[in-house]
Amino acid sequence: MTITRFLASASLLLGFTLAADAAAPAPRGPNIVIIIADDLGYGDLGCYGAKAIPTPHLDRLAAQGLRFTHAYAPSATCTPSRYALFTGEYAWRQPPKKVSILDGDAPLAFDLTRPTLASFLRTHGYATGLVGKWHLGLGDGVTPVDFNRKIAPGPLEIGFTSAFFIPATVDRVPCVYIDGHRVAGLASDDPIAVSYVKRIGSEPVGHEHPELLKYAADRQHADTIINGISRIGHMSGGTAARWVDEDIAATLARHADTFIQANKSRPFFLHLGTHDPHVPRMPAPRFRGKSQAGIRGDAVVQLDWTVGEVLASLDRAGVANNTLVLFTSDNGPVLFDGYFDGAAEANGAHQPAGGLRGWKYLRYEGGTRVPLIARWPGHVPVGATTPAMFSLLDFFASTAGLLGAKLPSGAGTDGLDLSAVLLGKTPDTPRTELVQHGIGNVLALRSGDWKYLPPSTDAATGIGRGADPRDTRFSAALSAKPQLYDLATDPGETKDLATAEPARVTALAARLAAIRATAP
Ligand code: NG6
Ligand code: CA
Repeated sequence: MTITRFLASASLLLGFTLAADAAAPAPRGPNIVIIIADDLGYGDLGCYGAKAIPTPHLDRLAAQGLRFTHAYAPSATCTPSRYALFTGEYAWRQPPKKVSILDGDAPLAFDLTRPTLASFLRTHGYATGLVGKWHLGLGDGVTPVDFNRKIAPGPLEIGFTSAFFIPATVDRVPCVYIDGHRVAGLASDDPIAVSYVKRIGSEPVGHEHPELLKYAADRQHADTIINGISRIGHMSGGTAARWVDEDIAATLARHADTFIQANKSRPFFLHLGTHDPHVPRMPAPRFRGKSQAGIRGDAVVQLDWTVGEVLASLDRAGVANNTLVLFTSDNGPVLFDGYFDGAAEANGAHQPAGGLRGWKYLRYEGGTRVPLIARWPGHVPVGATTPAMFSLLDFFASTAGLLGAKLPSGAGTDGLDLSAVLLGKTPDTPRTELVQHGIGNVLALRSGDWKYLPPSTDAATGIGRGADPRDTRFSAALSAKPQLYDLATDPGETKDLATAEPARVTALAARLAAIRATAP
């Protein structure tokens, strides 16, 4: 018996509790759970006004906590938003190629010499777990990633102590989970190969065999067919390791529960990235028809179920009262995103962006304004709503604020410590402006209630490849003229005031230029 064990059992016998781990630093912040949905819009939840989609678990979370009406994803797409969440730095400060929407074989987006939210919490004694969507690259960019070997650097190198994750998007190969450094469940005699440039293997592709598909896809999403769904990119092998789309939500919920139960007696940080309601949407059969908004609505119901599972897991572990739960989304919603799954047709009167202008990809409010719900019993106000601006950029500095710790050197400086806002200690917020980032690397500035979009005709976004020709979303945010909106009187960005208010346009353009020029 070790001395610690001896003392522990002696303390039990003596009826007192030995100060746990006296030698270890005693971190004293709450457990932190961030649940980040994929492509969930501002209007998709009951607590944000949705009528067609039942979301009882998220509505309960909001009733038990604080709901933000002006929370923003830093970008209108996934990779740059998540990069900003983890680093506290706007992704557009980095070379675009590094942090634009990444393919499944793209290198790691992070600079390993700089801290992240995960490494910060790890140095403060937290167990740090990643479950679900990653989409931030893998490998050093020198040697191409080999999915049959150790896959690094990745989440474990940016501060996670455990990681069970979807490498990129579910519409991109490889369609397997990675557990730590290795593909989960990979058979050694069935190696994986992946290519985004050429066809590999002998498996059917969607553009040649549409009869094998659960639903059709545009050409961009019509490569290798996995589980009846064609994907972006080619993949061969790894058959036993491939995910089953209908089971993804349950698989992630199970891994989240395992992490929570394993770490319930120490501080932990869980980052759960759901797949829902991103494409390809394929909710489990028990969720089909559970909304009045078609398959996308059903995927949101499944997302809500996932959140319910995590909340139940926290209850079972007996840690709900000491856990800050943050729920949000990485960018705005989209109905058609490559798959003819009927989502647009069945959407009905539902407003995924809650009446805001635009969608995923765009720098209008609908592209980046997202739900944000915070719950920490006894600390975060209950059943409250706040109009305070909050960006996912602020999670890092706000977490440091909650812990009473300094932001480590090298951390991004675009994020602000909004812990006082989270805790309802002040109606004032230090965040009075933020930058919105759309596809094609276009920016917009929200300053107070004013919204400025600099001119941009840059259509070279790469995103239009194969997009549904009926879809005019991409051109909508591009204009050779500046745009100016007053969000206080015109939250839908319908009335362009740029011509009427040239001085304001000039001032906001100068302010955006100054923010751009600020070294991170
Ligand atoms: C785009 C895909 C889209 C989706 C998106 C990433 C095309 C035409 N579209 O490139 O289907 O995968 O990338 O979404 O290729 S995100 O939420 O991860 O940013
Ligand atoms: Ca997304």
